[in-house]
Amino acid sequence: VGSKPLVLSTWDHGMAANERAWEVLHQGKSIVDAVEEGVMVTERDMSNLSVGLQGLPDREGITTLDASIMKGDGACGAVAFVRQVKHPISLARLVMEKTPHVMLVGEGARQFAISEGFPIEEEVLSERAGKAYHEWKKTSEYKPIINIENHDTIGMICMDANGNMAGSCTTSGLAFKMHGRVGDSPIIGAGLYVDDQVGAATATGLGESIIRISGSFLIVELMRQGRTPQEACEEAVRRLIAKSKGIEDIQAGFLALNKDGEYGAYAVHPGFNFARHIPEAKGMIDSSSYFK
Ligand code: SD4
Repeated sequence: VGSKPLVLSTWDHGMAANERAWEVLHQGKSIVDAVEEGVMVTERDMSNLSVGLQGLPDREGITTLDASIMKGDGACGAVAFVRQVKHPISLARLVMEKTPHVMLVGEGARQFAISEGFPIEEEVLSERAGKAYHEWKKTSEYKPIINIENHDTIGMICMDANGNMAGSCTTSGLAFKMHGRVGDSPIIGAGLYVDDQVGAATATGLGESIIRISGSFLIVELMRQGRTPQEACEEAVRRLIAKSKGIEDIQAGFLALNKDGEYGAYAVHPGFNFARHIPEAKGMIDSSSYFK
């Protein structure tokens, strides 16, 4: 049985995000504060091209953001296809806490942000995103490249000292996606799912392949039936592979945690890793994968 508290996040940027979540937990704030403030670090990290307004834009040159947040008691909120909001995770949290809804999208989400006093950012591409976009426009070819493009979405799952769980997930989505495209990250059950009775899961990679199998919900349900987090992630990847065409070009990875504090991760291809913070240690861990 694992130690508590425990914070797990996808990819390298998870280290800084976990650090913040850890601090928040130790300041005595709530687990929802921890998963929100943790991934806010990534949302404002200018080196990250897959999260936040500095992320790579869609085909029209517009950056649109997706985010979700969920508590182990079933409370959840999400925003998708939002423009000009620097911290979509905070907006997702307010959808959860202040509205009778679970998800707001596009202009409606932006209007809600304005009504809640969020600053509305000017719509300009970051220098790196602008360069990448102009480079892409030369061919306008759309082919996600495994672990190279789009590899930085952050999904965080967390357990506090009392065993309560929560998670968050935030992204600018696939680079050069169609305008209006929404991925798995803001879809409760696809990019994120948390149930205090069982565990939590989050996902990264090609959102279409993850939505198709309701990836995070599937993992939590497999754990409910007795699988370990590792076994559940492996089964989800096998399911995803069975349902996806052109799997050689598709990367997807899952990260899961159960209520005993055990965790696991698995990906389609090599290259996926996650950051782990426990009382005794913090560091990056490489995930295993279906293809070697
Ligand atoms: C999406 N799942 O929008 C996201 C992209 C991602 O690491 O995870 N990148 O499909």
